Amino acid sequence: MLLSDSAFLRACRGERVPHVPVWFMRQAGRSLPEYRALREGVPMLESCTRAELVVEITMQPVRRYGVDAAILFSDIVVPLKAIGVDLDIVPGTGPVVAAPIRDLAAVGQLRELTPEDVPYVTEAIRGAVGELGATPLIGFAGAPFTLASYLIEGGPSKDHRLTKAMMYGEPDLWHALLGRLAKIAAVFLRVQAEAGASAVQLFDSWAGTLGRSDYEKYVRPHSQAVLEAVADLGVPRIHFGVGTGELLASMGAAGAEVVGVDWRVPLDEASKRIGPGRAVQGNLDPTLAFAPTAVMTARAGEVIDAGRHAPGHVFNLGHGVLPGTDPDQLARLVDFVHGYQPR
Ligand code: 1CP
Repeated sequence: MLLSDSAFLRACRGERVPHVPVWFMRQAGRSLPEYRALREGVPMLESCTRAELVVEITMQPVRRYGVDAAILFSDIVVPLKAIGVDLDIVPGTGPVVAAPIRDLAAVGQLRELTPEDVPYVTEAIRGAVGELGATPLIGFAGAPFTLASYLIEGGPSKDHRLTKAMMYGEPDLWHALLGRLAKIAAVFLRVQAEAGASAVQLFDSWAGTLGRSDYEKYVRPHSQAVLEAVADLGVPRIHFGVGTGELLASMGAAGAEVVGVDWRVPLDEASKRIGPGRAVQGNLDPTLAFAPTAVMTARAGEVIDAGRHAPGHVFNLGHGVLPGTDPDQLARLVDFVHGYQPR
């Protein structure tokens, strides 16, 4: 079997597939005991810089579940740390930034990323690709809006109030910041694809906090710039956010081949909103892994049936695997998706 013929890449391109391909956002991580064992005593950001550890953690869900794609074990803030932003990933919280960005001087400190800043990423991707054989590896980056939210708020935020206050109140500063983040994200994706990643995903996890016109005015141009900057690489580009039902048409227009959808909009409706020629990825509610297996698989069947109305469908959860998810449930879910004969 050739990598380029894998079910995942075929689905991204809208070609016929032998089975619906499946992988899970956050498939590596806390829900796996073998992950917790490897990470014992190693801080999150440090683990991302140790190539052998990254390869091993990246491989764990592939071995356990037989998913159709691996995703590099890393984090959206890794390139920011690599250019000298003082930040840490705090267990139980997430990324925390020591000196949040609030003015032009701070934006000026965000220098461009170069491949030499992240040698461990190149090394880890080469290592993982060597072990994966015909299974594709997905590289990823945080989209400008989602990265900006961490940098401006200083950490995770429910309402993104400081972020949006800057966006509305200081548009020049805002566009300067997002422009820089777009360049960083584009280089980070390029490094990964050039090292051997077969697809790239741009995570705009928190874009759903915006209405459509604000998204189009303040955010989409920058995400589109990232996607355009890697268009020449010839790898499928996936563009994902949470709570983006009202933004799907706008996100589709940003240019990715595949648009990720959370669980709130059925995939047939999502595909209509996204428009022709683009595959969809998603979108089982991650909490269904906590329901009885028969309930979870019945709902997974509905997801696949709805996905048939799109030009291509990559099965996934509507967001990341939740901590505390039973890995055996995910194993049963993968088996179900692989064996499902759509109506
Ligand atoms: O100590 C730990 O184990 C920390 C938990 C953890 C892990 C396993 C964090 C902190 N990041 C990661 C890895 C990670 N992050 C991956 C690995 C690959 C995989 O999917 O298997 C990926 C793709 C990410 C990307 C990421 N980081 C996103 C986008 C995806 C999403 O979930 O929306 C975001 C928003 C982050 C920020 C972040 N990093 C970590 C946490 C807990 C968070 C979210 C914090 C918040 O709620 O704002």
